[in-house]
Amino acid sequence: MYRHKMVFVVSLVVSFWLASIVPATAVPVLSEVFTDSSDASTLADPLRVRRNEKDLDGAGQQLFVDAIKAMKAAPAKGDGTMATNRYDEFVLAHSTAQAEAHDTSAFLPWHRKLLWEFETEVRQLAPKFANFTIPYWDWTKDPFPSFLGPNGTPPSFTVTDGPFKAGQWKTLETGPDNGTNDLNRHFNDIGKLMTDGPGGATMALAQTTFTDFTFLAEAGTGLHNDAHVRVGGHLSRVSSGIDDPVFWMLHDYVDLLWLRWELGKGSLSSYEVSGGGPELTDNLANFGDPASKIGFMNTVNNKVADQLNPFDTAKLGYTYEFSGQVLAIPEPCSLALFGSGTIVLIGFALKKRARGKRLGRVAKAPLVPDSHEGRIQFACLFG
Ligand SMILES: [Cu+2]
Repeated sequence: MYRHKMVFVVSLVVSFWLASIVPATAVPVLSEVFTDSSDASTLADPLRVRRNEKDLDGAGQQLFVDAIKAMKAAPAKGDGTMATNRYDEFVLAHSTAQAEAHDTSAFLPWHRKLLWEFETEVRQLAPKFANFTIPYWDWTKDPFPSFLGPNGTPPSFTVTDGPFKAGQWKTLETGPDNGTNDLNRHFNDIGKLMTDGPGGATMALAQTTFTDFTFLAEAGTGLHNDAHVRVGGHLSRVSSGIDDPVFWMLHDYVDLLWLRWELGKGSLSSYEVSGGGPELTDNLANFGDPASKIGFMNTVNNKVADQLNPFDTAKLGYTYEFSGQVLAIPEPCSLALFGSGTIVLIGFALKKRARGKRLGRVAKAPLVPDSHEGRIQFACLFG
């Protein structure tokens, strides 16, 4: 009995010693891990922070509009046979990747890559875009980002007001309703996204496998496909989706959902091939393709595996502000914490066994430890 007591005391001393030399690590026991908004800018490698379009002030809204128009004014990077400006090459990057970028496991990583390339190119266009990030449209809370203009005007459903109205914006593809290169929107039950959205997003975030999550994020009620179709017009077709600049905000929200899922039920490395999609080590369609006629032949980090962790500053390096806080990388489990937690557990087990013997019965070591350290450890391993 004395020996057991000694082991327990020694284990406590050792664990306190370990805890004192290793700073206590925050363990991701919550489904989403937040830090204070100010943290992102104080990191050694500052992350780009993407924000809700609802939180943009007038200058922020104007910067987004200017960025879209600057890409339209920028020269093509391909051989010029398919498009004559950079924006339209992004329209084509999306439409010509159709077989892979939708209805397969590439859906999320392919669009994450597309958004990152677009955002990065905008930043290089002019000094005022140096800190540009793509805002997201949370359609579960906001029917439509109205600073991008209104619905199209019947009967042609051409957009006749706002920064992308006819005469100020030329689409690459013709609109399904108006048959012209003026922006076409045809709102269809658009407010319903607000009632369907939260349920859809909540259900998607509750999925435990990548396959189930990506399926719902893309095609679940009130989610990606619905948002495209309910805005209608150019946005309702893959071939012309990017012709409506709200595309970027829509997909930014999908990407935010993916990151929230990664920090919750999944991980920053979760991926499964489905629907004939690419392997982790495959290049995403159009990117890093030497035969690209639309200017994506020299992109880097083109593999699926490169898209999984937005916090990786060597590859992506961005995060989101969501509900007033910045999504942050979960801190890794500390090895020392693991060690000290284990020693404390052994100590508790031995102490309990000794007590059991003293009482004349066999007490089993608890499977689920009741010590604070034990809970942290199990959350760390399995949380
Ligand atoms: Cu889409």
